[in-house]
Amino acid sequence: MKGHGFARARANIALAKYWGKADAALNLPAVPSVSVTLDALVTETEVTLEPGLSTDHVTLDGAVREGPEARKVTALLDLLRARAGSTVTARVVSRNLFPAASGLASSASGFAALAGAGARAYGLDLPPATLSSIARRGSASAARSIYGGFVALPAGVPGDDTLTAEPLYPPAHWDVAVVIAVVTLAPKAVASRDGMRETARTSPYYPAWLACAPGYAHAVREGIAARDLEAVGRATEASTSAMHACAWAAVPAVRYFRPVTVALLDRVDALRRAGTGAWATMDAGPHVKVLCLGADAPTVAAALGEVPEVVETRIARPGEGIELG
Ligand code: 2P0
Repeated sequence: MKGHGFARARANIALAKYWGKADAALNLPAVPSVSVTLDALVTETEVTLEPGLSTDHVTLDGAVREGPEARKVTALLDLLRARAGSTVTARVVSRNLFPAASGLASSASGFAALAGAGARAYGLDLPPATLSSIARRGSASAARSIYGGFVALPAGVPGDDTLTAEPLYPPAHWDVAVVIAVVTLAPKAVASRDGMRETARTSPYYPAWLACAPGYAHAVREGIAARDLEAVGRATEASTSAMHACAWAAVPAVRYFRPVTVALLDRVDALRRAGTGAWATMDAGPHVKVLCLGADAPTVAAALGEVPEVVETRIARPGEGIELG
């Protein structure tokens, strides 16, 4: 057994959104999603086996974590220990090179890096597809971050734990950018997992979401294949609006918008009217991410940065999949 593993993984942004589960125990998504892995949002994780701890020791961004966060890490390591035939505890040290838990998808890069570093530490030489399905158990979006560039995650079939993301195209396929407008550094108000569970349980629009989400994923895939920014952008905005409208109709409402969020969406509309190809998306938080051509990213970033209350803008480009060390 190697005893030590390192992995670097990047967050991804869904262009067709995952929201809702087909199987909560196996963490299988109810709908297909399509994403782009980003170069700018990196998590680095080290896993070192340390026999004799009473439980795994978890440090995230310099702070020791206990409770639910640590239990999610242990649950993922348990999957690796079961494969390796090991019961040895581990020390996990992970850091995000961007603000964690603020809707910038730290769970995607975090669980991808944990799966990779943990597999190494427990001496498992796993193919990317297997790493992807293990990362998925931590966070479904993490399955996509195993791969670089443009990535799909099909809907799950209840009871089938083999679901894995599929790489579609490498980063160089298409020179696009995602401009991220960060509107707060505070942790998100409602965790994705809770938000999607309550949406599925109480939103009258959840059946409509399940019915229309595969069409958005299909349109995004076709648009990426054709490098058709308008086709991808329109489907991305439609997927985002449908996901958030469905969540907003939950009882009580699962609502991620802040006033600045709406101001940013208006600014993106204005950019398009002025002739710049820019389309907005949002995840389980108030930040706005804008898809555009790589060459237009500085213009888009400048426009978003003028909106009052925007804390910072970041330009991200298609990035690589997991790196193991
Ligand atoms: C996505 N999100 O496709 C969607 C769009 C947020 C909105 O995947 O419960 O952290 O751990 O599987 O992956 C965020 O949810 O949720 C997410 P779990 P996850 O990117």
